[in-house]
Amino acid sequence: GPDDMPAEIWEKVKDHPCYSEEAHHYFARMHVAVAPACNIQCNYCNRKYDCANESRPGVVSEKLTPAQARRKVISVANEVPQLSVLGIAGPGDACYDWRKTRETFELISADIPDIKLCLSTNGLMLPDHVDEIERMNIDHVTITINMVDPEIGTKIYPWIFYQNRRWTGLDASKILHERQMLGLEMLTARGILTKINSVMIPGVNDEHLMEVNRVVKSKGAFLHNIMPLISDPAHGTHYGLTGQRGPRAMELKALQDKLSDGTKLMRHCRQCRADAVGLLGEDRGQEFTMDLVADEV
Ligand code: CLF
Ligand code: SF4
Repeated sequence: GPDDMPAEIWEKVKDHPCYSEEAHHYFARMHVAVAPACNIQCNYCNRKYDCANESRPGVVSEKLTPAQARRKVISVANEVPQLSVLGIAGPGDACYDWRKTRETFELISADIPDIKLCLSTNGLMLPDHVDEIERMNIDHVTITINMVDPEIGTKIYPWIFYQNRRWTGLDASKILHERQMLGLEMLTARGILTKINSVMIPGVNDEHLMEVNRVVKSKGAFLHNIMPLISDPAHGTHYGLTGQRGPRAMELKALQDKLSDGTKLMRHCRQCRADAVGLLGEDRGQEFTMDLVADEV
């Protein structure tokens, strides 16, 4: 609350439903799915979702151009008065096809200057865009960090695509790790609030997440959000096919409790879809598909 943080930080979190537990009852976010492509492969990925991997199978997010995203945000803003945050969180990576992410934010903030901009990324290309993130007043960035030890990374990431080629094995995880740390440090140095999402994968990184928490805290992360792996064969993910299980609710809570005196923990994450609309916990995305959004606004 306002009593336990500096005024300029409170300004940035007080109406952000993910960064403030309190705000999530009153303020809504929406995601526009303008980022279809990704430059890494996570074994838990199912490209339907994100800023996290999400639980409800079903409808694939409708991919939008920046111009379509602008129309959609204007329609939602007219009908959802609690809307305070616009996020780009997939279904791929928001920093990979950066021109699209930038154009979307620029178009929308020209029409709705007071909407808060938020993005979620795997971090691989993040360092290249931090200057523009700052210039565009994107105050909230989420990096998904599942390991700070590339050996563990090899069990999570089969490959990455970087500098025009594919990397596999330990090389891939080393590069990803270095780029994530660099991105986090650059954001912290600029005072941009950075949240870390970690997917808890039993037997792979569950015990290691204590170390992840320690490292990201030391590098200035504002909030750490531990999300349970959603492993369902019906999702067709690698983990779903190999029978990797997700954590039980008690295991998740036990880890969160252990971390609770570290960086502030987020416990109200709803593992949103890449096209989620509304308060966290309600998803009105299907009310605002493009065929229903007016052609000209
Ligand atoms: Fe979206 Fe993510 Fe921004 Fe929030 S979601 S880009 S920080 S506006 Fe929020 Fe959804 Fe959890 Fe993400 S509840 S999955 S943490
Ligand atoms: Fe999927 Fe996101 Fe991982 Fe890319 S970074 S493979 S979109 S979960």
